[in-house]
Amino acid sequence: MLFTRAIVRRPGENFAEGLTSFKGEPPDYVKAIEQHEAYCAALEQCGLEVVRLAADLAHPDSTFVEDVAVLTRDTAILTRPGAKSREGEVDGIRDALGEFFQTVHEIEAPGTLDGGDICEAGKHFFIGVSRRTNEEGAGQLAAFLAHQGFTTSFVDMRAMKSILHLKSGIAWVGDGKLVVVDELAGREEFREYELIRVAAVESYAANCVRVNDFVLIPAGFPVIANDLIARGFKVLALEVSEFQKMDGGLSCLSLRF
Ligand code: CIR
Repeated sequence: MLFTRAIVRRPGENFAEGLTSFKGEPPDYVKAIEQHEAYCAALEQCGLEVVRLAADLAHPDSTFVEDVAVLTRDTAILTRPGAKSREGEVDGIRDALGEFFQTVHEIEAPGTLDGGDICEAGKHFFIGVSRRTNEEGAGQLAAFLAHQGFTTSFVDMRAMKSILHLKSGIAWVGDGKLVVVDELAGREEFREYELIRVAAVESYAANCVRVNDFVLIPAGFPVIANDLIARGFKVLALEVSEFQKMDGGLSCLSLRF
């Protein structure tokens, strides 16, 4: 769909206190802010008005706004994040979404769901059942989406240790095409799509995002970048190293609608 706006949240100074599986040096805050600014500028280049929310120091992971809501053309569905420390982030986004969406639904306990597990592919949504999104949460979302005329399918990824969210390993780039990591490429759920495979050494770049005429991809992954360019996509490569250190990527830094 054509996007006109994005909501982002500035990383807080305690951003490095968020959840992560990364064992190396913690992220550099100044660099993270620079990268976040460049990300916002790229969204503007794609034609979006960027709504910037202030940092939320009570929730170090709150810059990953994509996890707290699932948006369709006229409805916002607030999630119930699977990590305890992130539950309160939902209250912080409710008012911002209320300004743009008349209909706001909510995932209820015992359901849990992270927006990073939801991959919109036109009229269809893939819903990852993961360490963060349980079957109950997935079912609630599927019911909301069915009501709006969307189809859904569940992708059980609980056995996969290599990625946190479904969209860490897959991205829909339009026209029936999915960018996908090797580990997911053989899955029955994606059979009808044209798969653009990302080699294991570049797997982080599977978290790319189509925004209007462009595909945003993380910088430093030339094989997939060139593959996308060869297929006719306009690619914008962005440095997101500091967010990668917190298990986050390009898609999770904004809610696009
Ligand atoms: C977390 O573990 O929840 C955050 N540190 C990273 C969330 C990244 N979100 C995403 O991939 N959708």
